[in-house]
Amino acid sequence: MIVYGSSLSPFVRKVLAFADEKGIELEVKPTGLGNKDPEFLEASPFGKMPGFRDGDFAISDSSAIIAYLEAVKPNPNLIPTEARARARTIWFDEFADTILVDCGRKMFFNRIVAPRFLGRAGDLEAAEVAEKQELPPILDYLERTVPEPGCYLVGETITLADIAVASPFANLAHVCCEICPERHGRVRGYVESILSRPSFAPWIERETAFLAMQDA
Ligand SMILES: N[C@@H](CCC(=O)N[C@@H](CS)C(=O)NCC(=O)O)C(=O)O
Repeated sequence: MIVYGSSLSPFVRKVLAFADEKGIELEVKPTGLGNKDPEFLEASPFGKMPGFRDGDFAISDSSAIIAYLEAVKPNPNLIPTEARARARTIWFDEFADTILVDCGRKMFFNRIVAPRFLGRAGDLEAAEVAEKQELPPILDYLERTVPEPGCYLVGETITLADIAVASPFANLAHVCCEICPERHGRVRGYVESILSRPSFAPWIERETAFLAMQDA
């Protein structure tokens, strides 16, 4: 199975961590923004990463890819089947992909992607507004919601909910957006506990090294 994209994308990282937690091996075909490779565009018609291929089946969108992986390998179960647990898991995936990523993207895109990968200045004011005004209420919600480190958002074991919510925090770390230990200490501990898992940590280490190499 092939994933097209870069783990610097929170959506790609979510798919990679999900597959790892499931014990599914994925080949990553590095694919940057604006890539016109027909093989990638067949999987992702609008050129968004991640794209995905399993033999003659190709699809895009992290949640669609994850639904496929869950269906082809149901164990370990990472999308609960009980009605309420399932609905809550999908809520957290959706919350992460929209509310959390929309805010984090303003920081990551304007501070890293635009200047480093697109060769143009980012909108640093928009990044600042996102960090100082838009992010705190989102973190307030999570502070009321996330469990103690070592516990999980839905049920007794890790699910898609934890993977989806934690993934964009790696992007916040890449732009040195600190989670305040006084106001959001619970979020900080929870996110650290998920991102330090073997399904996430090696990807984040590689991303950090890659970004540091570019700085040099
Ligand atoms: N809903 C999609 C979002 C994918 C997405 O927006 N990916 C970004 C990178 S983080 C992208 O490829 N952007 C390029 C573009 O919009 O042209 C998913 O969950 O996979």
